[in-house]
Amino acid sequence: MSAKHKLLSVLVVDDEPFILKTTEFVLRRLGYEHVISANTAKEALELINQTSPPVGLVLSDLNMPDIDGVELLRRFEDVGYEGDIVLFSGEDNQTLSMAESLARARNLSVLGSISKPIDPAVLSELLNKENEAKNGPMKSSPTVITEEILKSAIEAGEIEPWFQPKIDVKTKEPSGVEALARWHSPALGQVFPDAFIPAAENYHLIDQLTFALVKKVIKYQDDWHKNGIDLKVAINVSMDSLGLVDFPDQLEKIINTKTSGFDAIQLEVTESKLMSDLVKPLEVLLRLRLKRIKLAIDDFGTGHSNLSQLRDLPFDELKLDRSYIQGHSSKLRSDAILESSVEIAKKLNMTIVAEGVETREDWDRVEQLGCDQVQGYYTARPMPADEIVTWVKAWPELRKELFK
Ligand code: G
Ligand code: G
Ligand code: MN
Repeated sequence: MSAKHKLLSVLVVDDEPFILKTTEFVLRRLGYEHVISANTAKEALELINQTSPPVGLVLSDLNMPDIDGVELLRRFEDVGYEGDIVLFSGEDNQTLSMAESLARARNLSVLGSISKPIDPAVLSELLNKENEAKNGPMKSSPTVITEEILKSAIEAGEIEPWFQPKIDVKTKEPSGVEALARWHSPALGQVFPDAFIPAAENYHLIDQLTFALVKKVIKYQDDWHKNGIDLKVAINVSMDSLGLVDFPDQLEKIINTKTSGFDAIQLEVTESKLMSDLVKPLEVLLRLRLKRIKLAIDDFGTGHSNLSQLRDLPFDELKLDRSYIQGHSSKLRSDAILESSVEIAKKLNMTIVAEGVETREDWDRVEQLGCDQVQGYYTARPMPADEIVTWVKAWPELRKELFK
């Protein structure tokens, strides 16, 4: 049973009343209290943003008279639906898996598909299994983050940057750290960025959050500097912030309060949604570039980070997504993609960072591929600011152990 889904509403969409009734019945038996249903796609889209508690799971037929499944998935994205989706299969497997891929490309979270009428055991297994795979046992946060809670958390400074070192492959020295937001909420407990970053984007609080984090980063950098440690910090910036024309100026204002200067900060950009209009982000990225701030393209090879962005946007660094590093199941394909990504990045004079290096074997592989820097659990996990000093001092010893 998925705790997250249980607290939220489940929406069942099908044009056949009989299917609606039996599915509702099955869901209630599985312990879902808030089950609502819609006869048409139009009705579903109306309900999706008006239901309380919010809809966290949609079970939908792919083929309905008013809107076909492809169109429906597009509309889910348009209305900003961020919960999970399970598709009903009346269709052949090929069609279903294409629909699943399409939905994932739209950044919709499809848990899978099941055939009608729903078998309670199959549904229950699907919801449990996928929830674990996606979030891990630790990461599932069955919390509903409201705008008020998030806003006051940002204002109260509850969200802290943690730091994960990046290591230069040739010198094996730390080349910088990435700031990763961590929120320990007195009300909600530990909340992970996978949950609160999309919420901050939704509530238009992401810029406020980013600037609050940058302020903390600058302060920590100052503390490290007093201990003789100078580390460049990479800050994650959501593509949403790049729609803000004066983002570069606001950033500059914060950074200039300290001596460290722009040189000490770099930005990592991930595109979490399809951007329809690239003009504004491009303008903002170019202005950052003119201020000599280094830019990295994050999670390369996933979501919407792709080749055309390398062509159109001025990046200095490419971060290979960890799914390619850890792609044990399909190493051959991963290797092919890694190799050509490295080759392209080199031609474009970009620094290449391999993310998610967990073992010596991973390290050797990315070294051989020609990656410049490595970030991963093998060398260091994300840690709070005050542990960085200890880690840096311990690194020479640790390094001997790791590379003997
Ligand atoms: O440690 P990890 O679970 O930290 O981070 C999960 C995801 O959240 C990563 O993809 C990372 O890019 C994103 N993330 C972490 N911190 C921030 C942040 O400060 N801003 C933005 N926009 N994304 C962040
Ligand atoms: O912003 P980005 O998606 O690059 O954030 C990096 C994410 O990867 C964070 O969630 C961080 O905690 C996670 N991470 C960093 N190193 C490793 C690793 O070696 N293994 C795994 N599984 N995750 C990692
Ligand atoms: Mn990142």
